Amino acid sequence: MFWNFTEDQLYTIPSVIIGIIVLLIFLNLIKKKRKRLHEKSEINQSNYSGYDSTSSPLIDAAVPQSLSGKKPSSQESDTPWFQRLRHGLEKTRAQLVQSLDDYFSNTTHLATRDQLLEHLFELLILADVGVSTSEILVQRVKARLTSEDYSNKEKFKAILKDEILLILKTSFENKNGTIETPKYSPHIVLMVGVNGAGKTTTTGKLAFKAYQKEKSVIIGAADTFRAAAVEQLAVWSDRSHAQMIRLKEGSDPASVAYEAARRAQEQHADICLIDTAGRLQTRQDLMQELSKIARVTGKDIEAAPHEVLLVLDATVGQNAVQQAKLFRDVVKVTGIILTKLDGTAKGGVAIPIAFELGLPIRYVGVGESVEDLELFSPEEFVDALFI
Ligand SMILES: Nc1nc2c(ncn2[C@@H]2O[C@H](COP(=O)(O)OP(=O)(O)OP(=O)(O)O)[C@@H](O)[C@H]2O)c(=O)[nH]1
Ligand SMILES: [Mg+2]
Repeated sequence: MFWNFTEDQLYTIPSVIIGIIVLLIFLNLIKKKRKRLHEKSEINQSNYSGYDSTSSPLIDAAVPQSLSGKKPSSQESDTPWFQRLRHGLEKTRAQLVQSLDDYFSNTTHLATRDQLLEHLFELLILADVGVSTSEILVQRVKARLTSEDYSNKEKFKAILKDEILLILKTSFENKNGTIETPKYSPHIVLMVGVNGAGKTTTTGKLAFKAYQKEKSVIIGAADTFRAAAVEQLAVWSDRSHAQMIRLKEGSDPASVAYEAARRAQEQHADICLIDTAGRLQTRQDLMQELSKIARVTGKDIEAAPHEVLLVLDATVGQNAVQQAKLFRDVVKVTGIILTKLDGTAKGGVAIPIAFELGLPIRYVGVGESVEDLELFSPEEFVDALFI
């Protein structure tokens, strides 16, 4: 009993109580610290996978790292280009990913797997992915879902993202190099496409990029129909310290292309970019003219043109796929430049371009300034679409 304690014991009791209190405070501090560390690792995990912290740990188990591709490090996702791409893809993201999110939040407990897949198909069609590519995507997503998974939004999105990435990566080969890494010298690049797709602007942007990489550039102004096109190119040529080869208005565009390629060889230029006039893919005469332009550049230069870049305007959606098919019949298209991804909900067209045409997208454009064009990266594209 308390009153039976000796004087020594009476002094010990408060010390023990104080000791216990200190120990409890200490344990509590450790607990808080562990909690903070745990939260931090969850945040890192969600940054890494591109989902919010409520994402299921199942997703990472379900999606093998090798399939989900390179995740953007916080450094990469902070680059001005990534932000620009992400901003440019805003409408496409709203069309596809946010609509999917909304569907989950509205009908979580109601949707059956078939309804969900049906809805996904509709969203893909609306994002201009096209019927055949959308069907394949839906089938592939379905094959990877277990019956419980259809209510797991994050897992569903992770699988969809992964399948889109796989498609975009399939055609991603680069045999001839780009203007940043040319395999030939001079590296002859022909720019083709329908009217207004962005050929001249993109030619200018590429010339400027080449200049930034300390490459010497010759530009062939082979759009001899429109004086304005030549003037537009002249501005970019000045800016890029490039030499522009032009002949008088109405000249044979093949002559300009030949002359530009010849000069590039003679002057040991690194790159020769040839801008051509816009043409409707259904105009046989103009398409034959294009074939001739391509042919003459290879007259004296082995394997030229080394790149035929088809510039496609993303805002025309599925029509871009049809254009590509007809251009491919006439010239050996080696890659696609997808422009105007900004301001369109039809950015999903990148997927059938890779899937149906098997053509690599080399660059994407998200605006009118030089910083708005960049080499295409499938990983970056899906990250910008889904984050
Ligand atoms: N928003 C946006 N506009 C672009 C992009 N690329 C080009 N443009 C704009 O599209 C318009 C047409 O571009 P041009 O480069 O003249 O197109 P083109 O294919 O050369 O046209 P033609 O020579 O008439 O066949 C211009 O106003 C460009 O500034 C892009 O990525 N985003
Ligand atoms: Mg033009």
